[in-house]
Amino acid sequence: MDPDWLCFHPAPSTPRFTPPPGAVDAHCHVFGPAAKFPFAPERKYTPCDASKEQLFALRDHLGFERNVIVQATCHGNDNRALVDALAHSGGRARGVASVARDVSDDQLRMLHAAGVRGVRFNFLRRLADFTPREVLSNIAERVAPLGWHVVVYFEAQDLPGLWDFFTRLPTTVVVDHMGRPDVGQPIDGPQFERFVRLMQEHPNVWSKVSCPERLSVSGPPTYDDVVPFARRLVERFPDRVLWGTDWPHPNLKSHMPDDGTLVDMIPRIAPSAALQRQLLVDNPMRLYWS
Ligand code: 0GY
Repeated sequence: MDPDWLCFHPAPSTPRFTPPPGAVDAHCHVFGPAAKFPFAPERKYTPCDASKEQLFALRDHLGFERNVIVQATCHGNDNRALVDALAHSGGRARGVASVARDVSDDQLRMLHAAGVRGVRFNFLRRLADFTPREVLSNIAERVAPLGWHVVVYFEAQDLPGLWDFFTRLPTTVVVDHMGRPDVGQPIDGPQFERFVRLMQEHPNVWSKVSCPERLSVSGPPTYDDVVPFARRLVERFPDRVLWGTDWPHPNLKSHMPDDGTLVDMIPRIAPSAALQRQLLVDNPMRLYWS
């Protein structure tokens, strides 16, 4: 089965920026290998294999120490590839899973023991079929006692309709990729201001300042137009931001980023050593390893 998107960069550059000791890549994936961990029949795209060994080699190459591996839609609710990667990480990876409404308490306990600390809800129709809100609320209530959080992936124009749902969740809520703003709009415009207000008014909402390669209109290698958006969140909410590569960049069809270049953006969005430490070490350690 051939992938229907570009394969990840074969030889990312060595970043000039050195991450602080203990840095965490807090958004990345493993895919397959399909021969062992088949992709979900209901998936909306077919990835190329991206193994745990390749992920851990990238981690070392980029100067990171830990990973947070996020279940992507192409594996559906089958978390076996994720759990396998966690089991082989030597304690240096945590996970965010996808689960169905009928997940048992035993399955949740097994995922917790494996290193899972969150569930992901995906609101992008191009990626996942609609799940009723009451089903998602029920899942959130089930995982809250485990100390897990909920990761949400949505696009900025959908935030008004999701606001009440997000703010009533009984857990920390981690937003993927800054809620996917349209970076062609002004940073002080109503769309991004709404997202900043969500974080301002709800201290349980965190954001990943990730994925310039998906959000940028100006494009590689510097993705300049995304920098002010990410920097605004880092400076305003320094204790509630996370950073990740998004390797292997599933479902990208225009270009494939050089992961070394993505790492070199970090000092532009977190300009001081103190902010870099919070973004890359303190925040992910508090959320995933405490
Ligand atoms: C990402 C982004 C994407 C894909 C998924 O679960 C997924 O399939 O999240 C996307 O296509 O924007 O964060 O991996």
